[in-house]
Amino acid sequence: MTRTCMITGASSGIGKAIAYAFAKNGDNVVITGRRKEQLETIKKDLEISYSINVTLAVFDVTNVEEVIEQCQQIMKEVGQVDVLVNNAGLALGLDKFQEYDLADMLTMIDTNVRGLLTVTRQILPQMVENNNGHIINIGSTAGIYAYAGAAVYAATKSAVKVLSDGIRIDTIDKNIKVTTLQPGIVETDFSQVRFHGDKERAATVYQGIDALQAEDIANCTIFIANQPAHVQISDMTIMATKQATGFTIHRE
Ligand code: NDP
Ligand code: 8X3
Repeated sequence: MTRTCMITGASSGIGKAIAYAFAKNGDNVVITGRRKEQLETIKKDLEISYSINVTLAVFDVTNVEEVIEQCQQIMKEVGQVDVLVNNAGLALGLDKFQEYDLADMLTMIDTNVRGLLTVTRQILPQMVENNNGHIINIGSTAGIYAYAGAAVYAATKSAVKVLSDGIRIDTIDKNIKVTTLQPGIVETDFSQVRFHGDKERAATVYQGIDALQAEDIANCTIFIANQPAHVQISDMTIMATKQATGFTIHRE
């Protein structure tokens, strides 16, 4: 049976690569994000390249009303979301906690935690009703190993892991799988967003290391989503070969 896979934050980076990977796998996809133009381009390209249905929804995961309205619309359009990938997220800034921009701290909490749980709260009841579903939450090695200047980002990703574990317990009597996928550094626009558009500074994050690419995370996502019904991958951590912990990196 063809699945419908919804990916938040599919307008770039890891989410975009996951949308392409599901499409290549023959799954219908629902792509979401704030940037309508990017999503429309991706939708067109996916429809040309693969014989699947692509549904597009533009919303900000931090806007509760928008999330509720758009998720209801999505479910009306596709009937059922079989796999939800909560990928939308960001880091803003890299500073000592005591000097951090408060607005940036709160935006990370609002996006990575409140956004993720608001979307999930809308989609999960239908999975419970259908006794079928898979939630894949994109955490981070930052959720395992805190590092300098990233207390709040790390805390949000730690929260993602704990939310996944809690949801897995609450749905234990259903055929619902919950996975936390925790990547190390992946070369995307992530650092450009973190450094508020400073491309030069962002590039230094990926210098001297063969960093993971978005496609590597997409491959893992497909592996996680394609296991037999009785197999649930609860957690997966993936790092570049020259990364040992969150911020222990060997650079050539
Ligand atoms: P990108 O900046 O390339 O992608 C982030 C995506 O999140 C975009 O599609 C963006 O879409 C979406 N997004 C951000 N804020 C919101 C919002 N308020 N509402 C809706 N969508 C939003 O970075 P990555 O692909 O690297 O990041 C994807 C996820 O992976 C994040 O959760 C990140 O924390 C996590 N991650 C990244 C790692 C890395 O090293 N790159 C490592 C580990 C985890 P739009 O702007 O259109 O809204
Ligand atoms: C993003 C990876 O190491 O920059 O989650 O925090 S890291």
